[in-house]
Amino acid sequence: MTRFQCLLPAVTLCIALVYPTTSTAVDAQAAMSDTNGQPLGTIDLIAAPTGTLLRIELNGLAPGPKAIHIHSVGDCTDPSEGFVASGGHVNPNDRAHGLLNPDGPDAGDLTNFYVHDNGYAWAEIFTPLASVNGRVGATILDEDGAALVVHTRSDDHSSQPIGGAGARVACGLIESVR
Ligand SMILES: [Cu+2]
Repeated sequence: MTRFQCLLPAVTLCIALVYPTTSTAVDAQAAMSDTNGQPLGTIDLIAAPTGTLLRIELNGLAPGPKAIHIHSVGDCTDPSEGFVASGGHVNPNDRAHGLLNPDGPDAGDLTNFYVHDNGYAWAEIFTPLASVNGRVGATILDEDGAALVVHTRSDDHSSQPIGGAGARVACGLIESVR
């Protein structure tokens, strides 16, 4: 009993040293804003053992289901043009768009999230298809960076080119925080 009591703190310390904060390490963040340049909140990109967890907390979007994707260019400087500068999806293997598409998905594809009637949204989305530094799947932060883009409607996950998600209503440059 005494031996166990002595060992337990040591084991806990060992685990803490071997796995330093991996479960909650924020790799990168995207400060999102809308087509009027209004800030909406932040999306965290958290490194996970088999992919990336996106933690979304936004305020000020129109209510309803929304598509969100990882777009391939880190440029959100054209809100009045509808964020076209953020390019298409991160898609190094040239796959078709859509999590439900037999020829997909592309590496920027993500599940939808929901904006409440008061404009507030909180969600976690997991992708095994990409990571900030390329440790798992496609590399999000390549030479020309990347952006998270929210669309006005939900993604049907199969039709081309973007699952019927419509206009780009919010954009955030993905920036490393490490
Ligand atoms: Cu998109």
